[in-house]
Order: sequence, then structure tokens, then C-alpha cells
Amino acid sequence: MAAAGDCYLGVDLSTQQIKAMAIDDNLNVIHETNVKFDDDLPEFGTQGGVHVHSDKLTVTTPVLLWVKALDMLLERMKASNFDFSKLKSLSGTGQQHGSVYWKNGASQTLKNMPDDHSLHQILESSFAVKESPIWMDSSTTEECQLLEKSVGGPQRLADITGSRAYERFTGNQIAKINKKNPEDYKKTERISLVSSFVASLFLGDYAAIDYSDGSGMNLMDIHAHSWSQQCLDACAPGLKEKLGVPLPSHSILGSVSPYYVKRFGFSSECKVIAFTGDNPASLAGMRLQQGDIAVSLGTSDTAFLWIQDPKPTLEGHIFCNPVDSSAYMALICFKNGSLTREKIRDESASGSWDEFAKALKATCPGNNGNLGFYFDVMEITPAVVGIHRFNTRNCKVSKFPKEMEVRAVIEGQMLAKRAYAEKLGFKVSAGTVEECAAQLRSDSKQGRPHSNPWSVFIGAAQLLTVSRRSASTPSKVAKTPNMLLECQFPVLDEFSGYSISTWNFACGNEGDQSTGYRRGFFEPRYTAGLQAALGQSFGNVVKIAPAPKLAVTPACEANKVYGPMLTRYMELEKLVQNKC
Ligand code: XUL
Repeated sequence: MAAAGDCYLGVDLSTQQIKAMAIDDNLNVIHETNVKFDDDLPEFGTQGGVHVHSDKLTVTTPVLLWVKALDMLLERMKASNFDFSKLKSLSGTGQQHGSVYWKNGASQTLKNMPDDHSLHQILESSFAVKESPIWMDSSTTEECQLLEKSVGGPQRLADITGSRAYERFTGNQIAKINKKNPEDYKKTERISLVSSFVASLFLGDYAAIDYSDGSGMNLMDIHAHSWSQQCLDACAPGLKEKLGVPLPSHSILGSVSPYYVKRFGFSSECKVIAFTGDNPASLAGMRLQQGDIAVSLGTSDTAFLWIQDPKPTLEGHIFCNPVDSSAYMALICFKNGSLTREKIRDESASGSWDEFAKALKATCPGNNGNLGFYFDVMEITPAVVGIHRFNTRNCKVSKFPKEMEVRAVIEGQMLAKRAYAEKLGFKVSAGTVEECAAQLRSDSKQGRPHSNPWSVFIGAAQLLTVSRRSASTPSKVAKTPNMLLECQFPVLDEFSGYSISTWNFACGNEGDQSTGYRRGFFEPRYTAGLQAALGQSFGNVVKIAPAPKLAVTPACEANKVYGPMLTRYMELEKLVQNKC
């Protein structure tokens, strides 16, 4: 039973910052804090939260930066008089694929943390690998080839794990560490994902990897929900023991470590619920249902959807679903997201989102046939690097005028999302635009989430047609839980590196695994907490969240422009791929 004043904590460890948000039983966000890695922990010398190595392919973050960031986060909460004793449970999310290598003996250190020391002091020598590989790394091409070969090819690997081999996927990262630094691998007693690493810090013990984030490793059999021995063997010896047994994403892992009880005043009853990946958490928090699609704009952009029958292909990924362990989600990840948009903002719009929005307004959908691919770093979807601009005659040009450049980056990014989602089987049918608008209106009246997957892509046009903003102010609109339309288009000028995250909020009904948890919802800058009475299912939990609101009416003419442009975009993409 919920008691007066109970609250729930969500923690998100993303690429550039760590954030915490607490909600109460009435959905009120009662606390928010963050620590920005570059600004608050300059001693680690990161840029955008990462170290890009001289090969330009290896990308890491010092694991002790993350530990120190958690110290700082909790100290900030304490300094602002946050009452930790009211926390009934906590959970969280992490950037996907990144890995942490706990040194032999670290488990004992975790179990006996002295409360008069910071986590950073206690864990200073607990890691076998000091620089954790993260999702931006693309240095493991060789390991990927070996893994695919060892299981019978890329499609076979996708059939087992949901994805062909990807450089950033954890199994390939582990294989690289085992190959390049075998001593470090030998010294490792446990490997965590970023999500299960933060859970471990709270638990004072190794936390299980959850099914959903575990699907981003090229190691898990997504049908059996267990490690694939064939994949493990291909990556490194003795890996099963180092990974522990994966669990459903809503598992209650135990109570918070006594360290937090003594140092910060947590209740010793406060439960730690499995943490998961940022994208799976976004799927949950946005209340996606089958037939929906969402786009998250962050350091990486992602498009994701709920699916029942997974049919893994060579593009995109299938992950276990974080809400329903018998279902799945598909995800497409684009590495050149907000940093690329910001770069163009700085170069072509005087560093101002207002100027950026004006430039969009000043140009027309389709950009008069000018189109661009903006891959500052090696892209994931597709694997291409460089900036490639084409004029209306499909000739490569080295420069666009500033306003055209602004539109080209946005149109290029949105067309890619639509193109790859269509490759996963989505279709825009005749009349979708009109249906979409009507549907959204009636959905919001009925209080159920949006249901037309194409709203967002049809809206590629809408995104660009800034003048067609709804009358609502962006902040008002974006307070609703579905960021899909709300954030995607109207607040374009506010995108400055936020990722959308959702956090699990647990409650203590251990007798009922399927229902004993809560989830909280978080979106950039605007937060809305979700909660429910103890023991309710996820569906019930999210029912009481505010209904989505229509933010933008898709422009009917948009599809006429972007339909043909999409075909052209894919043809030019082939050209760009072959030249790279
Ligand atoms: C998804 C991916 C990124 C990270 C960013 O596969 O690599 O979206 O999760 O945090």
C-alpha cells in the first residue's frame, strides 16, 4: 500500500549527463537534479561526456567519472533537502551497449561500502578497465566479422540475437578487450552494462542485466531470453559467469545497500528495480502500443516501435520488450543526432535555435530539390561518414547557402528515419495524412495514445513547416507524456542534446512479478511522473497519465513532396555509400 509522502526515484546515466527525478503517488515531479559531465567534472577531460581516441573510432568514458557523477548527484539532492527516507523504490536507465569491467574482489568492496567515504573513494581501484567502451565506439569491425562468421553469417546472428553484428554492441567490445588486453579481461570478475552498473552501485551487489538492454549485446538469444552459448564462445572465454543471469526488466533486485541508508537516509526498505536501456525505457514511458512508432532526438536519434512477432533483418535491431517480456521492440539508431544539428545551428544560424527556426521558415518543404547527408562521425544507419550535399540535378556540391543548409540537415535526418522504418515494414498509405490528423484528434479526446505510426514521418514535412505549429505553446504541449508529435516538431528550436528517457519506478509487491512495478516518465525539460497504486499492471499504471494532445496537424501536401523525395534520398544514399 502506498503511504502518504511515498516517492519513487529514477536515475538516467546518459552520454553527457546523469539525471535524477523523483515523483510522488499523485504523479507530481517532486525533485529533479542533474550532473553534466563536461561542466561538472572537468578533471576527466571529456567532450560531450566521452573521450574520442586518436583512431577516431574508439570512444570511451572513464568509469570513475560515472561513479563520481553519482556521488555528486546524490550530494546535490541532499543539499537541496530531498527526503531520501520517503523513497519506496528506485530504478533507472543507461545509455545502451556501454560496458563496465569489475575487477576481481569488487563484489566484496560493493557489499561492504563504508558510509564515511564517497563511492569514488571506495571504488577507485575496483575496475579492470578504466575507460569504458560506449555506444559511440565503432572500432570493432574485425570482432563483428568474426562473430558473424562463427554463427553462420549476419542473418543467422540477427535471427538469434535480434541484430547482425554491430561495432558498438557489447559482445564485440568484450571480444576486443579480451583480444587486445587479455590481462584486463582475466582480471574481470563481472561485466555490467551501463544500466546494470548503476543498479549495482545502488544495490551494493552485482545487478542483473535486464532482457531488454541485454538484447543490445549480440550475445542474448532474444527468443529464449538467455545467453547464446554460441555467441558467448565466439566473443570471449568464461563469459557466461562474468555476465550473470539476465532477468525481466521489471525484476525487483533487492533493497538498497546500507551505504545509502546511513549516508543519505534512504529507507532500508527502498527497493532497487532492474535498470534498463534508455531506448527500451523510452518505449515504455511513451506508452507505445503495437502500431505506434516514436522518435527520440538525443545525442543519438532513434526510431522505435512495439512489435509482437520479431523478424530480424540486416538493418535495425530487435530487442526484448521492456514492458511485456513476451513481446519485442524494433529500434533504428542514428549516431549523428543532436550534435550534428547543433553544429549546423552554430555554423549556419549564429548558434541560435531562433535563427535556426527562422531559416526553416524561410525555406520550403523539399528545399527546392537540394538534399544532404550529414554524418560528422561514422554513422550507424547507414555506415557512412562525411557531409554529402546534392543539388536538384543530383550533382554533388560542396556548400549550401545557410538557410538551405538548415533545412537540408533536418530533412535529411527525417527522411532517413522514415526510409529505415519503411524498410522494417511500415507503409504510408493514400490518405494517411488526413487520417493521421483526424486520428490524433480523436485519440486525444479518448485519452489513449496516438495510434498512427506515420504521424511522425508524414510530419517530416510538418517538422519543417514550422509555420504550421499548433496554437499551443511548446512547453504546454510537451508536458504530455507522448513526445512523439509534441516534442518532435514544434519545439525543434529547443533541441539541444536532450535524450528522452523513461525510468522504472518499482513498488514492493514481490508476490506478483508481472505487476509489481511502476514506471515513471521523463522527457526533455518537461517531466510528468506516472504512478499507480501498488500492485497494478503497467497498463493500469500509465492509464492515469495525462492524455496526449495534438500538437501539430500534419500538412496534407507534405507527403506529396516527401514521398518522391524519399525515393531520391535512398538512391543518393546508395551513391554516397559506394563512394565511401
Ligand atoms: C541505441 C544506441 C543509442 C544509445 C544512446 O542502440 O546506441 O541510442 O542508447 O544512449
